[in-house]
Amino acid sequence: PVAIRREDYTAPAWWIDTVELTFDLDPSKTRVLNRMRLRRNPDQPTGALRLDGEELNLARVLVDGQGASFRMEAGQLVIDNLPEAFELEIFTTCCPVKNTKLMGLFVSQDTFFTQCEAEGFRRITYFLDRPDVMANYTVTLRADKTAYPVLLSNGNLVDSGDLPDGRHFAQWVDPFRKPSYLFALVAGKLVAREQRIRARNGKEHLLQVFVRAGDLDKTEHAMTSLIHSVLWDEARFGLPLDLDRFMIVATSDFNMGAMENKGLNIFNTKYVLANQATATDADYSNIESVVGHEYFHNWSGDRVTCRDWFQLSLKEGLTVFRDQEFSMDLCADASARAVKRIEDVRVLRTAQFPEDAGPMAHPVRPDSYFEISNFYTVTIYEKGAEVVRMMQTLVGRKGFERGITLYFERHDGQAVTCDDFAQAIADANPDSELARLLPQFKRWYAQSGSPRLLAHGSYDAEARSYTLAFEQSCPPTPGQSHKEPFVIPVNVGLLSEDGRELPLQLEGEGQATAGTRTLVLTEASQRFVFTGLDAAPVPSILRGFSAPVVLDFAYTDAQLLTLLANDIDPFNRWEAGQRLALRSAIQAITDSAPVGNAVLDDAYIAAMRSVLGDTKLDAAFKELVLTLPSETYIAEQLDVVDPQRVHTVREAMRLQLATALFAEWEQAYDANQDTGAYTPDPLSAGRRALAGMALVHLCLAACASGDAVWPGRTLQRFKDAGNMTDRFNALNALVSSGHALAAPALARFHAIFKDEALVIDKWFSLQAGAPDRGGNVLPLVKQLMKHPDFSLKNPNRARSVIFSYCSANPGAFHRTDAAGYVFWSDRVIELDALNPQVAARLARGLDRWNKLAEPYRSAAREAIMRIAAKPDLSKDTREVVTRALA
Ligand code: B3K
Ligand code: ZN
Repeated sequence: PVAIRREDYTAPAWWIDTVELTFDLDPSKTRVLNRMRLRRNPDQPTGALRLDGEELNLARVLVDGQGASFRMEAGQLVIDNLPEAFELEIFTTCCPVKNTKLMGLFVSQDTFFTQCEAEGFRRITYFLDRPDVMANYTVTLRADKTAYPVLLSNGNLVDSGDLPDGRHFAQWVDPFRKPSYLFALVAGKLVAREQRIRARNGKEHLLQVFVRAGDLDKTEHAMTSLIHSVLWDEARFGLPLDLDRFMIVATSDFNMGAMENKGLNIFNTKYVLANQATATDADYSNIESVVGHEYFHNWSGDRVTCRDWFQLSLKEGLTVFRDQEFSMDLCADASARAVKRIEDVRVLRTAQFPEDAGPMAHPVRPDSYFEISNFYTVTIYEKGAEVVRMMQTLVGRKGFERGITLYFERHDGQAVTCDDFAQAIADANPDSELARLLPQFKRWYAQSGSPRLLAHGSYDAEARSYTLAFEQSCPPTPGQSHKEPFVIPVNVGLLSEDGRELPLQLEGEGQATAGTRTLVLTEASQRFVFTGLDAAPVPSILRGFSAPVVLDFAYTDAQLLTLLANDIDPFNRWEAGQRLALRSAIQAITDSAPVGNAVLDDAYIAAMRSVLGDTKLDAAFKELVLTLPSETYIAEQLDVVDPQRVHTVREAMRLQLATALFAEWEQAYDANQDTGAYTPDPLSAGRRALAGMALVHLCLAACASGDAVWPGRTLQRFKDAGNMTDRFNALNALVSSGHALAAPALARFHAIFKDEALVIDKWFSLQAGAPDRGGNVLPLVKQLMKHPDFSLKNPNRARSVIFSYCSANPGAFHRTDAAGYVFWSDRVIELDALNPQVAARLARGLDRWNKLAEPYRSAAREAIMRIAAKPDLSKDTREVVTRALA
């Protein structure tokens, strides 16, 4: 395979103006008639027409109604000697029921679905399958009426009716030009929740959420989230819904979360279906973000799309930023907003930072790829969102809204680049720091790796001044050995030793300011002098995580305790607690002595005690502060990782928190019981989260002491919980503490929910992700794969068992006998033959092998080599293992 390079981009030689597609839907042989109007791109006067196609049976090619000569070259259909403009008709067939890749047209539970992003449309018909070719689509669907009563495609329904032989048809016209990756169709037995809404301008819209008949009672939250999304985008950014009808359809077989096809979003059931009996608070909140995310793509992605796939973050980074802002704006107060921010940063640091430090590191705008599906990454999405967020920080919230308005005015209907986006934000704010620093700021798009920010503070008692010195650097990443300095907005505040917020007076500036200010770093090293300070302050640096960097500051424990107790910035309050816990963890891990039972010191325990008892703090925030850094995050801070040692240390810390704060956990559990009806709002969700966390610790402590009271109460709670969150948290407490009552509870849980696929996914994943006790998890995982409910073909199910073990349970996966790695390589190979995208995602599981201590390191490398030795791997998996071994 050859690498696709960003610098090789050329505009297409042909444009496609209109596409008329007619489908005769049949699971084993679907016929597709594709009639297109093409014309030569005057800027590219030479070159044959080369259409992409994959796994298609080609029956006929007509140019202006006449049989045309064509040839097949590297899978493409090539036609020479074409007129400047012409009609092309292509007739093909394909086999949706055999499509286990779930790209193109496939069947799930007797219903047809499509997935075209990034390059799936070529599995439906021959086409210029690239995002800069935008056409008007008219789609006619024909199918058996009894088996497929609902026929959907993008845009507006313009005609429908019966056909002979029990068949029927529907014709859809999409009023907007779009790239092929946004095409969609759905056909099957579905029912819809419907809601009409009136937009600000008085226009009426029909919103529909389509699901299988038994699931209608689980669509209310998705509908509510959709309505909120429509209102929010109009209110915050002035972006209205531009279609008469907006549809969401759920399928249980889907490679990812959801897909923003114009007017016809297709969703994984996981991000649609929820009622209080089957879904947790986390599910509710994920549904809200994903519904928002796909809806916001209607502008950031669909109205303005990407010129080429290297620009993927143009739509993904921006849309993640938009969905993050949406969820934050829906929060009732600043505390809930901060909780959301902390959760987002936690994802970035536990998933994106490792990616940026590993073999798959790539810039937010990559320079090359083998398989674009491999680049739907946390870097493109989450780091891309941080880049957009920094722009907002540099131009201000209002300025950013002006920039967004200009971007959509300038580029509506176009396929553009990340440069176009940054330019629009800067042009709308000509006096901003962003406009002044734009070329340098854009290094965030070009350079991979997480920048390190080394900060140093020194107080001069005589001058009553405090100097903050910064040095930035960025470690080498594949293909990039040297980095230029970034533009880094650093939000800073200063606290007195007793925790008061101090006014900030920068040397040479007239007015002191209260609260946070943004220092904009542009040089490799830079210093800022604050004056008028009577004593050495405690600096609160990178408030709100104002830039995606690793901040290194030699805080004393006392300073961190001051920040933890007092900082007005909740992010840095939380961060101070994480730093303290991390410090103890690393000390115990790198110490040569056996892991004792007092990893955490008394001061930390006391601080956690006062957090738990603080009546002014929300439960959700307490839960975050009390959650120790994950094993993955701890591992990232080490040069050489012994995953077993990391696991042992973190487990010891958990047990220590459980026993030392036993009375406080009891109190927290009792104080955070639900009163009244279930609602998934952040405040009550936070209370349930803290109560759930309390149960985990109470059961852990009870298992250690042999006490039977709390496990018994937990089982009772499991039995009579009024919602899935409480029920699942109780089950989790029994399973993760390894208590004997876990077994009957698991059996009961399965019996109650045997017909709820998404709940059974939870049942599988809880077991595969449980803390390892003497190597017990791997045999259990193997057993779970033999369970009648297990299927490798269903991505959600495969993820619930295999990924929960291989990618989310390091303490159980990294075994000294290498059996976890052997299991992993077998599954990658097995999955690769069915579904390369899912396989390649799993293949990322040992990205960080090079950091492992022996014997893990050699064994992991061997397992990767075992996969790489397979001759017929997909491009997807081949790229991942090749980079891992490079
Ligand atoms: N744009 C899709 C992702 C498509 C992934 C293709 N492998 C969903 C989203 O980001 O909203
Ligand atoms: Zn997206």
